[in-house]
Amino acid sequence: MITVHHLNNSRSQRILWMLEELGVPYQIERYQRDPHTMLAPEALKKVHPLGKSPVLTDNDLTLAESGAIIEYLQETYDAQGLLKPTDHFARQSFRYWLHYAEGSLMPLLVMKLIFSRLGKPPVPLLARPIAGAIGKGVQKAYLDKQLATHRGYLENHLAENAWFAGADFSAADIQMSFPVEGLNARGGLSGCPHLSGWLKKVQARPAYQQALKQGGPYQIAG
Ligand SMILES: N[C@@H](CCC(=O)N[C@@H](CS)C(=O)NCC(=O)O)C(=O)O
Repeated sequence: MITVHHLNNSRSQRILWMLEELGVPYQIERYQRDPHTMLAPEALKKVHPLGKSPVLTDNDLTLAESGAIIEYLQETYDAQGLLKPTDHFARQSFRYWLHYAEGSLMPLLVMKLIFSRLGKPPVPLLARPIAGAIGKGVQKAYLDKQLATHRGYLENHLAENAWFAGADFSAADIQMSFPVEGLNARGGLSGCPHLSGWLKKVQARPAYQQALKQGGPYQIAG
């Protein structure tokens, strides 16, 4: 039996969605973020040493990293090849977006989140004005420009492709959903009709909706 170690409001929502798309039975082990630090509880470190979510267990296998889990599920449970393109070039695109989501875009979004919180608790009261000013400066001088470049890049890609890996929906769209929802939550997708249109199509999928019911509140969906 597959178990998804699911942290509320997190990347593991993607894994629930992938399993719903595949129609594979699974169970959920739930973990709640600390409301102050937003970190995962220590209990998750008993499943995987880094204590991050998602982690998937499948009989004797324990696997972390969203991209690795998505590839594993596709290879193991997608007998009909519904979630991976067959065309050679589309497959390279599939591989690219699977890596890009966590390798290139998510680090910028995580930095944006951290720098936007520098003027707030738990930073000590006296340090908040200066820390907040540094945070704003880094966002303005670096992060916002980088994120605008990425947003434009994604918008242009989706102007030419219905889905991330080409003409058909694939697991690359599942992997890209979290950073695109993150972009939407931190700055919005105004001026990006293709990116917003893609997000609407994604969120309307019955399996996405079913995964939301399974996973519980997911504020990032916006
Ligand atoms: N690159 C990893 C990132 C894992 C990760 O950072 N997960 C977040 C949830 S979105 C987490 O566990 N945060 C809680 C914490 O850092 O304690 C992946 O894609 O699985």
